[in-house]
Amino acid sequence: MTAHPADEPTLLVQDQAGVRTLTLNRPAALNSFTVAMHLALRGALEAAAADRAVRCVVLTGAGRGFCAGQDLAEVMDGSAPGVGDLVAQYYKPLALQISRMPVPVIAAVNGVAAGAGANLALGCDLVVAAESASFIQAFSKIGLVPDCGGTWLLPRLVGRAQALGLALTGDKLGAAQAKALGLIWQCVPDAELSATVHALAARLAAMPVKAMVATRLAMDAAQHLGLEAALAEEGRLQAGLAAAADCQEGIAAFLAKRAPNFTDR
Ligand code: T3D
Repeated sequence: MTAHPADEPTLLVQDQAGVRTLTLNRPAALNSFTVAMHLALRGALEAAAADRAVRCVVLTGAGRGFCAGQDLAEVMDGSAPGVGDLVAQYYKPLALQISRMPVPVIAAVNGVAAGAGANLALGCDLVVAAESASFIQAFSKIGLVPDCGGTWLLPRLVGRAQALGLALTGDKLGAAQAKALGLIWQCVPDAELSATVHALAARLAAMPVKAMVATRLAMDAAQHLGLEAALAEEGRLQAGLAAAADCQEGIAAFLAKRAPNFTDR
């Protein structure tokens, strides 16, 4: 295994006009998760959530991979907790943290996304992948179940048959196929990934992010609600949003035929 230079941060953070880009930075090991990288990402997501200037988060990877899931060398040399503890202490909190972010989160999948790395990407609000990227539910090959939300996400994204096919075989799914299956939002030529994601992130950052986050929460909650309960939840959310500044601003801007300036978070 190639060592990660001790003075290299495991996560890079960059801000541009309301968009915070978090780059997993262990390229020699395809950005697989060590405890140090987990802690860096957790802290960075907390900081982004607390910073009202951040209106969209982009998650990507350095080098040729997005993220190869758990660093298996760290598991074997004992520097990571045991398997069950890793999920409880790191992957479960990470999946919940992403699902509760107060701003939209985009995964810019620049290369292979395997194991928990695949499910980390799929848990984001929008997944944009480069054509050469791929998704691998690698867990079955090492005797594990999909984690980091995989068992919850996969059947919802692509249905039980495809979800089980992906999870049981652990086969590599190319980005174009992932798009065709409905697993991800967009697949773009490699050279266009960065520009596409940054344009999308800038667009979302200028929109009413509070309503977008409520939309994510309502859609996730509706997965286990009946129609009547889902309609009631829509009404409850709509009442809150209608009274908030963004909705007032959106309607006023529409009527005045001017560009809106959304500020809620
Ligand atoms: O305890 C627990 O594990 C619980 C938590 C589970 C969460 C999980 O994520 S479990 C799933 C863990 N991930 C995997 O099983 C994927 C393992 N990696 C691969 O299968 C392959 O690397 C890929 C298919 C992702 C990419 O293949 P390829 O041929 O493009 O690259 P490579 O040569 O295999 O990897 C490049 C380097 O990255 C290589 O290091 P080296 O030989 O150049 O020094 C390889 O060892 C390293 N690497 C890749 N994945 C991992 C890794 N090192 C540590 N852990 C990894 N997961």
